[in-house]
Amino acid sequence: MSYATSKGYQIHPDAFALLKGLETDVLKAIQEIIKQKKQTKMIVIEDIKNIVNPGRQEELAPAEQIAKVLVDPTSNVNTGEGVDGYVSLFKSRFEKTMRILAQRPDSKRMTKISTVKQMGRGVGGVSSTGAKPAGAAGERSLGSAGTFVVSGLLMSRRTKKNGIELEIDDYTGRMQATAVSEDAKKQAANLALDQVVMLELENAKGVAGLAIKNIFSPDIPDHLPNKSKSEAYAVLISDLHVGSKYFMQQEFLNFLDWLASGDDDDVVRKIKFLCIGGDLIDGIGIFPNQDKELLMMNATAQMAYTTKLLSKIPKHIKTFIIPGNHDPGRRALPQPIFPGATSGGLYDLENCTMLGNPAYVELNGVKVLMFHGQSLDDVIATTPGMSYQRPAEAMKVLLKARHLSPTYGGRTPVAPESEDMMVMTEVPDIFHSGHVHVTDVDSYRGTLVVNSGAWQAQTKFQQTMGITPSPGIAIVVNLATLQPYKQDFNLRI
Ligand code: D5M
Ligand code: FE
Ligand code: ZN
Repeated sequence: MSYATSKGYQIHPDAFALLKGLETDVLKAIQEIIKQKKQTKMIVIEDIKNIVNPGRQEELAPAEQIAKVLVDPTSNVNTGEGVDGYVSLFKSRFEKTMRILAQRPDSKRMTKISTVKQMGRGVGGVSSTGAKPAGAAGERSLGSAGTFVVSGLLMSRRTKKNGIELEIDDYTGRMQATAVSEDAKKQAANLALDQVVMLELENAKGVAGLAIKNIFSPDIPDHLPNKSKSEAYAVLISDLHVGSKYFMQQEFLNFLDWLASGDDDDVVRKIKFLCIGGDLIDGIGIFPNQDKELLMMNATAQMAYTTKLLSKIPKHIKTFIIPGNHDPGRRALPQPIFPGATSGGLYDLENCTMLGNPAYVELNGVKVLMFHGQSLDDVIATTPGMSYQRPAEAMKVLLKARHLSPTYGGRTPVAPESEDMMVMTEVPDIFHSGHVHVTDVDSYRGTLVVNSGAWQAQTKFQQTMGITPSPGIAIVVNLATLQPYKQDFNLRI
């Protein structure tokens, strides 16, 4: 740091955080960056990525296969008890997320809402009896910067004449503040209801109550993802919907043939892992009049047929499977593994590991978060600018919130667990979801964001909703580079 300053360079805080986390010699890294840098005197994240990850790829060892399950909710579910359970669920969410927020520099000046209320009895918007203009005492308590920081669960978001009003609760009290500037309004729009958020507030002229100067979502840090030391591939798929008359059986069989075609193909030979993100079957009674769209009227029979298909996965490919909202077992999140009794022999497949939803696995050192994606419907419905055609954008809202199903009372049922297992405590290198039936790949702050589409053609319901799925595609990821590509199995007629 002092070396950089002595040379007249500044290090951006994000870049500094990244440097600290590196195993390399920091001084050497900075010297190298300064040698290469021509234009500005600010060292940013990109500079570090350039020197740590030069484009050149050295010769890699033969593809290895080291898999580990990091987190599985199965053994923790069913601990909630009725309404009380929701109280502890939200308390747990607040506490777990506050530990994530504590790593941000601005959290050092965090004030409890009750303290804010006491200090600035006159600060508009803070008092529970309604907004009053800011008094002198209130202004003095705001600190030298004239701003202060509070955090809490986002209870409501309302569009008002002068901006977007947010209401937050931190268990010591509740308060409102308004996003007035265009920037703050944009940030406010991208928050999910019931997520934890940190706000920097100020008294502003012409605004009744407090104005929001800055919004900090817990977010994932901009980071260098873990990578496999050898060139090995992971294939990501989801939403087979076996049993539905729209299940694309021929395309899926071609996919399975492709997986087994190893010797002829340089990439296929190195496929070591397969992740299946839920909705293996279409199920029974999942939506009204579903029976008209089913080929198999029994969920266990659907599971048995799925098992028969999945038994064709070459045995050397380690496979991880989580349930979705169409699968047997509990519907509310987090979902435990497939119940044995209705699994149709799935547990006999020795290369398959069944996990709950959501789950974290580590594949050759690469952390993969598998989540079916139920809550993406709520994010798309409540966040301006989101659409079913770009599910990765909605997945980024979840990454920012550091929560997989923040909004309570929407379309996604969430169980009253005493621990909130949907908080994203780990930073994933790959975030894999399905559910939306549209393939989408993006990258966000070092994390590869993948929605792996489906193997079900457009249903009547999706047609009426105007959802155009992109089924029949597998997402293949090189774990040594995190480069993704699409392998398309659609039959060209
Ligand atoms: O969900 C497939 C996609 O279709 C997902 O984005 C939700 C949407 N979908 C499915 N059923 C409904 C209902 N009843 N309302 C709104 N949106 C829906 P899948 O889980 O495969 O059914
Ligand atoms: Fe689905
Ligand atoms: Zn689904």
